[in-house]
Amino acid sequence: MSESWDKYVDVLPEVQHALNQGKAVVALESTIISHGMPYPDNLDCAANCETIVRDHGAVPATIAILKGRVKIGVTRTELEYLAQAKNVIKCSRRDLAAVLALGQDGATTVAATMILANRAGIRFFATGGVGGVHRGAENSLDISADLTELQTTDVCVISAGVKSILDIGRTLEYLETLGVPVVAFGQDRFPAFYTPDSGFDAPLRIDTAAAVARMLKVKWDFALHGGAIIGNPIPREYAMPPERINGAIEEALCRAGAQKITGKEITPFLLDTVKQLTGGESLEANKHLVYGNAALAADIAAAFSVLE
Ligand code: PSU
Ligand code: MN
Repeated sequence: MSESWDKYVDVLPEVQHALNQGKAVVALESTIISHGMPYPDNLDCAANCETIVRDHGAVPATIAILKGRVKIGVTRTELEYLAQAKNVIKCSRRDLAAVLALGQDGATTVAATMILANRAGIRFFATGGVGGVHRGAENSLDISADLTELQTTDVCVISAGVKSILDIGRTLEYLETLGVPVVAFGQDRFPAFYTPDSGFDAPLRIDTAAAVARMLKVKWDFALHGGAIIGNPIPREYAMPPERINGAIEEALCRAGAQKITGKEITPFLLDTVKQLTGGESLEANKHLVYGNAALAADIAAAFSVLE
C-alpha cells in the first residue's frame, strides 16, 4: 500500500504483518454489526467470528470507518464502540467518499468492504448474506450495489446465500449477466440464508475449500477480474423451518410496503421485523450461519495462501 488512498487508512499491525508475510487474512464486514443485529448480539457475533477465523488458521480483519478513518482490522475497544454507536452510516460504494470526507462513522456493506479489502490486499471475505435483486425490482429498480461490485472487484465473498426477502431467481440471473461465479458449497442447491435450500440449483458446485481456492487462483491468474459468491448452507441444526421463516418474510415485506420503507433502509427494516416476528429465532440462525461462513472463509484463504 503506497498510493494516495493510504493516508485515509489504518491497518491493524497484526493484519499488516500477516499480509506482508503472505499469510491468510479474512475480511469481515461491519453493516451486519451496526444495522444487521441488535446490541449485544452484534458484538458477540463479531467477536466470535474473529475467534473462529483464528481457529481456522487465518487473521481476521473487521473493516469499518471510524471518525472518517478506514479501519482494516479493529481493536476490541473499536468493536465495542461500533456495536453501540448511534448515527453509524450504512456505507456502500457511493457513500464511501462522503463518510471519509465528513469524518463520520461508517459501517461498510458487502460492496464497500470488498473495495477496502481489495485495496489492502485481502482476497477473502466472510459475511451473512449478500444483497441482491429485491422483490418487485421491476418497478422499484432496487438492486444492491453488492452485485455490481462483484463484477469488478477481486474479492471472494463467503455467504449463506441470498435471503428470500430478495428475489433469488432474478439475483442469480443478474449475477450470470455480470459474469460472477456463484458456487454452492457441498450441495447442488443455492442456499437461502436461514434455510439450506433456496429451491434454485446453483450454477456451480464445489465440495472442498482447496478446490474453491484453486478456482479463484485460475480466475485471477487469467485476469478474469471480479469476485465470486460461495454459498455455504446454514448448518442443518440451526436452519429454520421454511414455512416459519417464509411467513415472517412475507409479513415483513407487507409492513415495509405499508410503511413505504425504501432504499438503503429496507434491508435493515426487513431483518429487524423478521427477528421480531420469529421471536428472535431468526437472529440465532443468523449468528450461526455467519460462524459457518467465517470458518469456511478462513479454510479457503489458508488453502489459497499455499497456492500463491
Ligand atoms: N444481509 C444480511 N445482513 C446484513 C446485510 C445483508 O443478512 O446486514 C447487509 C450487508 O452489509 C449487505 C447489505 O451488503 O445489507 C445490502 O444492503 P442493500 O440491500 O441496501 O444493498
Ligand atoms: Mn437497495
